[in-house]
Amino acid sequence: MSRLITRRNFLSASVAAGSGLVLAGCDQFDFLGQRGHPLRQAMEQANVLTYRAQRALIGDAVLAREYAASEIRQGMKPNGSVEPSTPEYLFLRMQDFAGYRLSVKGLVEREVSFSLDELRNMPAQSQITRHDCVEGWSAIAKWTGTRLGPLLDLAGAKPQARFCVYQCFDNIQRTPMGDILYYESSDLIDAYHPQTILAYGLNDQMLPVANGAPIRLRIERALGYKQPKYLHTIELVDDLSGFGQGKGGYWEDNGYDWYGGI
Ligand SMILES: Nc1nc2c(c(=O)[nH]1)N[C@H]1C(S)=C(S)[C@@H](COP(=O)(O)O)O[C@H]1N2
Ligand SMILES: [Mo]
Repeated sequence: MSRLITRRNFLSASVAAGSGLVLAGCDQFDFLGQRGHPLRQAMEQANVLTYRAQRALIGDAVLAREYAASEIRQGMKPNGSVEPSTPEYLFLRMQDFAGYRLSVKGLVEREVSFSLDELRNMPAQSQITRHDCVEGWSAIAKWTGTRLGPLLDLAGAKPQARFCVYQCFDNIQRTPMGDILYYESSDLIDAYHPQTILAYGLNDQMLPVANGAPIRLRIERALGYKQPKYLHTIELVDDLSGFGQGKGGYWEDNGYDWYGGI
């Protein structure tokens, strides 16, 4: 599925950028003032094309390295938010997350949501991987959860959907203008990747609050900040500009790279 999406998008982006080059040779620059001009749109695709080319080099289905249980040397160090204090989260936590639901919405055929029990009853998958934080530490841990891809299929991603935006409960930052909530995003290739799971287990225990209970996403080929904890909503979109400062994630809004691959 993800392969098809990539290939089709890659081909249409190549065609658009190719025609842009031919037209640019005609020395016509008056299109610059027209937002909707097809040539302008073709040029704007150039950035996308660079990213797609990188994607093509890396390959869609390359797996992150998995480790042996003996290589888990210490507990998963909690980092960033470790105890969210928003009323919504405190209320759910008080009831052991009985009222929790994970919502999938946006560019989907049907909005769906799942309780924790429903998620735990879906096919489970465990993987022992290394988490790399840009602050300079890493940790090998065993994550258990259910794959995100099949959930997106239940919702039915529309063809225009290009990204998943992951919305979290925690107020990572407080400002005079109000709380800033943690969020992240990925493309659909990472969302459908075979190791991308909605994790509810860590090292054979229930996922602790400090590490993102009740659900945190694992995108195993990405850096630590691309592993959103306290996840409540996944929104499919064709554009990231409507969230936060528009860069696709809390840390991206503060200057980190969006792709964040390792
Ligand atoms: N919701 C949320 N997700 C988050 C963070 C956070 O502060 N809030 N921190 C990120 C960073 S920088 C890292 S390194 C990891 C830390 O995960 P851990 O607490 O399980 O070690 O979570 C990431 N996901
Ligand atoms: Mo991190």
